[in-house]
Amino acid sequence: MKLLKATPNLSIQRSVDGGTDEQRAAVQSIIADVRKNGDAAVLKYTEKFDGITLSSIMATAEEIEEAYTLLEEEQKEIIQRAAANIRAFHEKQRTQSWITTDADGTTLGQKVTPLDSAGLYVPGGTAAYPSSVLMNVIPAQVAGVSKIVITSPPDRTTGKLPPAVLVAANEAGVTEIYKVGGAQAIGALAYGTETIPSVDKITGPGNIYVALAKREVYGDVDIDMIAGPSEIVVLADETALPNEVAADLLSQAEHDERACAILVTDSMMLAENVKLEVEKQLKTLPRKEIAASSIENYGAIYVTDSMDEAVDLVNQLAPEHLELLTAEPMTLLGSIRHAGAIFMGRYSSEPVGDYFAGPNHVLPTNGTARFSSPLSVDDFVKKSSIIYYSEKALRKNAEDIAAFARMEGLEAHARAVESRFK
Ligand code: HSO
Ligand code: ZN
Repeated sequence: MKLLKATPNLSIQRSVDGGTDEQRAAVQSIIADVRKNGDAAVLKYTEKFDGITLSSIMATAEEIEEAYTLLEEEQKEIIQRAAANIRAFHEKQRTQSWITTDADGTTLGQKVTPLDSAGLYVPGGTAAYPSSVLMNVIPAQVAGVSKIVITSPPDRTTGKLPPAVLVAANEAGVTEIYKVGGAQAIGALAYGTETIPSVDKITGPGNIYVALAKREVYGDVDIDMIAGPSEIVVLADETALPNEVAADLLSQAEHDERACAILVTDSMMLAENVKLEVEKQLKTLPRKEIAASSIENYGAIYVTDSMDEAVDLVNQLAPEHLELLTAEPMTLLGSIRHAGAIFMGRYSSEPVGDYFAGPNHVLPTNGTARFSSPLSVDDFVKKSSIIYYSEKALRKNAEDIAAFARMEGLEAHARAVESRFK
């Protein structure tokens, strides 16, 4: 792991992947094909990319039942306990419609309405996370979205979905699950096929083809964000324990070769010890190849001259996850401006939030925490403005409104208002 002296205005190496021209062209043609040929195109690309011929695009009730037999009772209960915490947290995010009336009868307000439908993409391979199923489905449910569907690529040999994904979906209350992945899944969710319904918003992470496809359909439907690999920044002082810091860095490095794990500290002693610990712990991890590659290419330890400088660097990084492993994390909270989620103190290791505490683990990556927020209930509602003017209110303001319209050269606007008082 690189040990670096922090300098002002560091340019941080990020694993941003905007895709190649070829990838973009491929995605565009897949989406166009799915739009035109529906299920037939979906089945064709599933054969081509997932290597399997599906007899049914939708996961059957039997497959869901079977998934339960493949999971231990205890595993099902853990999913249920996590779901309860996630639901409780998201319940607090609900925003209410509001309406106000003033003395002359002017009534203004904002009406909050859930989206009619949402589609959740669950990636396949080693990144098939039942926790992400809960993190996407539950805010949509709390928002009041009535139609929620899931798509995920089928296993190459069985043509089925991972049992834990099916159980998490079913426990959360979603049974409409399609065994489709890649750009073809995004095209199907955006434009609909004979089997797969079109939805108003597509959420969930995926590989580069999924990310490019989401960019492509955005505007026809809404999307949550373009998620990059997981990132963790640990901000620590000399009171942090090197083995704990190293363990937390590795917890995210194991996600992906492109995951990014960074320590920022004002203590050279801690920096040196964490470096040793990371090397030591790395050797014992089952996913050591992935974690080692992540640490090698995107991992770093930055040593600063002061805590203030360390905080500045963290704000510059704008990480997806930030851990504050300092003597008094609360006192730093006010100065942290950019981070997707802030984990405070040594008993709040990042996996606490990845799985269990309740806040969403779908978070802004790639520095987008500068302007984006965690996935939330707000992502699944939209607002309508409400305007009511009484006769008295319009009389009082008609002249201003008409004059404004004429300032823009829009005579018909002016006359529409004046027509009330002819
Ligand atoms: N750290 C990931 C979420 C996750 N971790 C799922 C384990 N499973 C991105 O926030
Ligand atoms: Zn994680």
